[in-house]
Amino acid sequence: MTQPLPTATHWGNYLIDRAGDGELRVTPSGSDPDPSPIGRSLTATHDPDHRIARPAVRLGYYRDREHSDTTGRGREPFVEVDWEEALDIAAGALRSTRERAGNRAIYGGSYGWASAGRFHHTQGQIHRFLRIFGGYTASVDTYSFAAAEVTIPHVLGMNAYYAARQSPTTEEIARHCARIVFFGGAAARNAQVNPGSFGAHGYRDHLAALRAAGVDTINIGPVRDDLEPVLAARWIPCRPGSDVAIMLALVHTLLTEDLHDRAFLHRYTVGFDRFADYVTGRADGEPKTPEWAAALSEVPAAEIRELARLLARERCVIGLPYALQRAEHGEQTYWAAWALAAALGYIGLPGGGVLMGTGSGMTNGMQRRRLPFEIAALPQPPNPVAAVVPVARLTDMLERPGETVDYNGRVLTYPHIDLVYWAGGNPFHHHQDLNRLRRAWNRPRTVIVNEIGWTSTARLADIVLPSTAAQEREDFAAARVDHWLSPMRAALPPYREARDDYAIFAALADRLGFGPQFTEGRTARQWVEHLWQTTVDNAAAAGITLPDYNEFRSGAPIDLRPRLPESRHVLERFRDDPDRHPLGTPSGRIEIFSRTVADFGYSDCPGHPAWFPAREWLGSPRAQRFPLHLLSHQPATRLHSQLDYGATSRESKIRDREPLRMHPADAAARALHDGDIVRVFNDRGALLAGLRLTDAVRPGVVHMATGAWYDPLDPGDPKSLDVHGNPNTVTHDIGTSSLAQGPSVNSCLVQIERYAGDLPPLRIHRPPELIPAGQVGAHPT
Ligand SMILES: Nc1nc2c(c(=O)[nH]1)N[C@H]1C(S)=C(S)[C@@H](COP(=O)(O)OP(=O)(O)OC[C@H]3O[C@@H](n4cnc5c(=O)[nH]c(N)nc54)[C@H](O)[C@@H]3O)O[C@H]1N2
Ligand SMILES: Nc1nc2c(c(=O)[nH]1)N[C@H]1C(S)=C(S)[C@@H](COP(=O)(O)OP(=O)(O)OC[C@H]3O[C@@H](n4cnc5c(=O)[nH]c(N)nc54)[C@H](O)[C@@H]3O)O[C@H]1N2
Ligand SMILES: [Mo]
Repeated sequence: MTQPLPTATHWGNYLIDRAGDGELRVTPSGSDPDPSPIGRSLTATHDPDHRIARPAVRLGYYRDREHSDTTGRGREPFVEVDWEEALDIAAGALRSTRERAGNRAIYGGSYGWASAGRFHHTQGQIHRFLRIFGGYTASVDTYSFAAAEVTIPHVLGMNAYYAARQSPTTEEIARHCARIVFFGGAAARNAQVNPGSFGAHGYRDHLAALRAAGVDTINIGPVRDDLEPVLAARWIPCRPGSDVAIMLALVHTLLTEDLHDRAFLHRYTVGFDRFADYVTGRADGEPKTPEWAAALSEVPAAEIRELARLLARERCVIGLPYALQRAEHGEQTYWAAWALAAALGYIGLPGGGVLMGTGSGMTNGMQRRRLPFEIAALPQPPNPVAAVVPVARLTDMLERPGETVDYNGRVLTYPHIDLVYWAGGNPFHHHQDLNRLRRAWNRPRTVIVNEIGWTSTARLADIVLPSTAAQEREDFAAARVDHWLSPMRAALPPYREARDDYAIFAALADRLGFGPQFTEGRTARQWVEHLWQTTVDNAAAAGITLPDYNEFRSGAPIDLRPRLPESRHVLERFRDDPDRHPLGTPSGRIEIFSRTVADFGYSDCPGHPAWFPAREWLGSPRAQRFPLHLLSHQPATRLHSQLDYGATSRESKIRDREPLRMHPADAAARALHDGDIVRVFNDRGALLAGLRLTDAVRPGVVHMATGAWYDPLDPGDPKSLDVHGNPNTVTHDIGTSSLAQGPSVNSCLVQIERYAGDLPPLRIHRPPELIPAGQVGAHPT
């Protein structure tokens, strides 16, 4: 038995030790009233079927280096090598790529959540390393929020996450607001997670407070249980992708019945007249009436009309999950919601306006409290390479070097990428249309991946460098959206030969001649202490006293909440006096019409919110062939693909396949039964899933979590059946529009049939074929 030591994850704080029988024991931190069950999966930390034990190099790359046949990725076995050899090979590839093609040919976007921990944060490590090395092609925006990240600054003149943190608090909603109208709910499963750390889960308390206050809730969306039953919400089951049509029709009713807040629109917004001309049809001959929206959304016109009157009568707030903008024309959903909120006129009043990022944003208990100081992070020198690519245009970039792409008023040129370095993310989980990515992935000569486990991405790399997991390192965790500071200790030794990303990059930097610049002469432990001490100094300057490092590391997580001042929201000050407190938009007002966006001249994103049918939705011609709308959501049982092999995730599967939820009527039409294994397909690919029937999902829609490790039946065939259930086998890899080029995950049509063949075993839960270095000569391939 050992002493329980603390670790922190994106889903909460835990203590880890070994029980008498040697089994890992994971205990949620005592200060968390509602810990996430995902934590239990941490007992799989040292699982030998999934962890990478030693550095490994793909056989063809081991033999031919940068001249290897890259189609061997995913097909060939790996040669296990010692660290010296692996680092020499990786450093050689970095050096020769730079000499041959320049730093721009190195893609280091490396998007991904990695693990909690300020110092060992993998993205910070890889970006610092590549910057000092001379730079890399970077990515911009996120898979989470790209369309809003680009749109909201044009509309509100502020960063979209900053705007999301200006949302009214639960307490204010409970006190001042009659109802919340959600488009897509506020899924409780998503409230388990915060980027950085999560000291205490308070979502259930928030729901209870809303319920106790009698706040009326409405969920407009295809899935009833995106809101917890405790709220007893009215469910309006619209078609996915039709939300903008409903919002426009709500505005249409407000206009025609003179229920809109003229005074608010006049004083606080610009361009509403142009938008109103579009809504009434004066501009394009198509009035956006409730009848018009009913045909698109399948929500009865009378219900839309009645809803508009209800919203105008009493103060309400509009709730939007991130998912709503993770679809083709996702820019429009967020913009239209702000236009609707402006027409209602509650913006900036207590409890009114818009809640952005429901299911994530309203859950963390920060409410109006902001950390008045910076939490230190690994310093980042500037990136000498200016080239950037929108994060979700990864495959386009690899496929079409030299071609251009529109992005937020700029024309970007895709660089020629010859080396991909990924650390702390899993693109073969997170990217859309994985079969297409696999073909494009063959283009660079070299792929290097630092990973904890044998993920699909690690298996498609040339050089795999095994990294430690957060539970094997000392660090501390904190987040801008949390009010806890949590110590992290090395509760477990590193798995086999795994090394910290820091040690990996320091060793590469040594070989490439900039070791001292990268490390600044500090060990990992010295860096952690240095970042803590910097944080202590920053806090002291803001009048907050924190303990020194030794006291902190041996104590419990620190709750800063009682010491944080409550702040006023930007939109409240704006409401008080828009001339003294203008927004950061060109007009200083909420831009219902943006001259800036209009002048970009994009046919797929005009200067005001507008209805655009997606290429794939239930109203499109393609629905004849693929009549089910697939929504792939965040998993309740894990963080994306992380710990998919842990107990919490695996116990949720159906005969080892990821569950997919379907309405009984759609199942009956296909003679399908609960528990069946089904084939989900379209002309991009196919996957297997385990069927769950429920009337919580409306007919025509199927609902499935992301994150099951992509497990192609034939790893050499880039059109192969994924036998495990990763929805990105079938999702559509297109930008949201020329404005944001975000991911369009939720615009996806499929067909589903019973899987008749023998059920193939999962191979992703066994390591790939590994050859000891000494035996390469003897290997037949
Ligand atoms: N279809 C569909 N696709 C989606 C989404 C969706 O809703 N539907 N959601 C999208 C969204 S919002 C997001 S944010 C992305 C998430 O996509 P990712 O962030 O890529 O997903 P994760 O599974 O969190 O991947 C993190 C990886 O980092 C590894 N890792 C963890 N700690 C360390 C470490 O210390 N060192 C190293 N080297 N590696 C480490 C983990 O093993 C894991 O493989 O997915 C996107 N994809
Ligand atoms: N447990 C857990 N929690 C997480 C994460 C995780 O991996 N695991 N990931 C975190 C991350 S990275 C992010 S970005 C956030 C993401 O948070 P979100 O993007 O908000 O989450 P999703 O689960 O993708 O979607 C929420 C719901 O939106 C609904 N929806 C989808 N399309 C439409 C539509 O067209 N119209 C309407 N009305 N509704 C629609 C779906 O029914 C879906 O269940 O969650 C975070 N929370
Ligand atoms: Mo995300």
